[in-house]
Amino acid sequence: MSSPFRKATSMGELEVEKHANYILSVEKKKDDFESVVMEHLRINGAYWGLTTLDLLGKIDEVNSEEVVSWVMKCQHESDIAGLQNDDGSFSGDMWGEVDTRFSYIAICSLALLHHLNKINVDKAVKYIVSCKNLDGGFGCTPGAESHAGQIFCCVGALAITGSLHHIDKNLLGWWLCERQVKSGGLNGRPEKLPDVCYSWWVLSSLIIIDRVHWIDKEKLVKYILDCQDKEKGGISDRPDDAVDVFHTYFGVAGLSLLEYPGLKAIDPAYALPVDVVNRIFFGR
Ligand code: 3PZ
Ligand code: ZN
Repeated sequence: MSSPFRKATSMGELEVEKHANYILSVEKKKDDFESVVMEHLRINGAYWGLTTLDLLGKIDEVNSEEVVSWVMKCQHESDIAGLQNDDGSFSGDMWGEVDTRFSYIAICSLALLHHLNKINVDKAVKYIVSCKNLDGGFGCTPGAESHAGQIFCCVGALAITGSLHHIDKNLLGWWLCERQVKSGGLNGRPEKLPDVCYSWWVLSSLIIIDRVHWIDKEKLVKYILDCQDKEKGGISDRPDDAVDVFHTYFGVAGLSLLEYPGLKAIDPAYALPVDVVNRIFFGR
């Protein structure tokens, strides 16, 4: 049996134990103020926290029966396919806000469920392509400014549907690699500060279009490691800021894309560990 974990070739600086304990501690204190404010984010938080633990090799620390029964309580009557609009776009919910983020979530989720046939994929792809800009990037609606988070959603959805021929890889690769700043970190738009979460949005897109060699990977690894709270665990957006589950996940996921030793590999389009994706699609 081959292990899904990469063999450690050098002594890592990633505080694996501390980050796992940080995630587990956030999961336990559900009733304090911060958790109440973040209530609507609980399902996102569960995904960020659980995926982080899995990448770190610590998923056995959670009780999966408890998690599954809680997730099941979040399911609504409606389903995803009913949120597709006539122009191929997707609304986030019944109130109707339209955004390419929702196109990605719909396409990714239905692919994982083996139910892509329940939507009009051609129209969904056409809508995403209509959000492409002259700089090679993508926005949230047609004509909206390019943004790295939106680019991930559009590139990821095009990858899942086998539609990457709609992308000018050199033009988009250029825009994406320009996101790396002096410190080694990545920003989401020109003139903005670097932020650990863009390690994910930018890097995953660069990998999908096969242009990741256009950035300095070693400097980015160092930037992410510099954003760790080495005492209490967790990763922040920038060095010395407060940590949160979101940036801890995207930091660890970014390091996984950068092939940091000791971490499970993550799939850049599905944003799930590669072994999980293989289990879903190939049953192994
Ligand atoms: C953060 N959300 O709108 S949010 C999010 N941001 O719900 C969660 N990088 O103030 C956490 N910025 C922290 N734990 C931040 C999720 C945002 C992204 C804000 C952020 C991240 C820089 C300013 C939008 C998937 C889902 C949601 C988003 C992006 C991707 C905030 C501010 C906003 C939000 C939550 C908390 C701390 C955590
Ligand atoms: Zn961020």
